[in-house]
Amino acid sequence: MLSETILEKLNNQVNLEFFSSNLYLQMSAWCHSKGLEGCGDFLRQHAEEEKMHMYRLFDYINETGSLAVLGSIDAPETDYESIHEVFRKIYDHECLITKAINNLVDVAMAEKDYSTFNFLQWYVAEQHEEEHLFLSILEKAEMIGADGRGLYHIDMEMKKMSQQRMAAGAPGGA
Ligand code: OFO
Repeated sequence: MLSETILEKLNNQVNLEFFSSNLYLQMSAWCHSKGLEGCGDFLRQHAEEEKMHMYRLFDYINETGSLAVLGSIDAPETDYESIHEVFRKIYDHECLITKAINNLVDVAMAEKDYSTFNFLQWYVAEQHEEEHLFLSILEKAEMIGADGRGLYHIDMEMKKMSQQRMAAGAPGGA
C-alpha cells in the first residue's frame, strides 16, 4: 500500500519518464532532419528505453493496488543549434532525473516504505549509468569538434553504439 505522498511522487515520475521518451524521440527527429542518422537511431533507441522506465514504474504502482495516473506531458523543444547542444541538454536532463529519483528515495526512506525504497534502487543504478554514458558522449563530441568531418565522426560513433545496443537486445531501433 502506497501513501498518498509516495503515490503522487511515483506518478510524477511516470510522467517525467514519458517526457524523457518524447524528448529523445523529438531529438532523434531533429538528428534525422540534419542527416545525422547514427545520432537519430541512437536517440530513438533511447526513447524506447525511457518508455521501459515509465512502464516499470507504472507496473509497480499497479502491483501495489494503487492507481497509476497519466497527466499531461509538456511538448519537447523541437529546434537545436547543434548536435553538441543536443547532447548537452540530454546530460542536463539526466542530471535532473537523478535529482527527482534521489528525492523519491529520500521520501521513501523517511516514510519507512522499504518496498518502494528497494524498487527505486534500480533507478539509482540506472541514473549512474545514464549520467556516465551521456557525459562521455558529450565530452567526446566536444573533443571531436563541430566541423563537417567532426560531425561525420560523431555520427559514425553513435551509429556504432546504436548497433552494439541493438545486438545486445536493447529495445527500439529505427
Ligand atoms: Fe534516462 O532516465 Fe529514465 O530514468
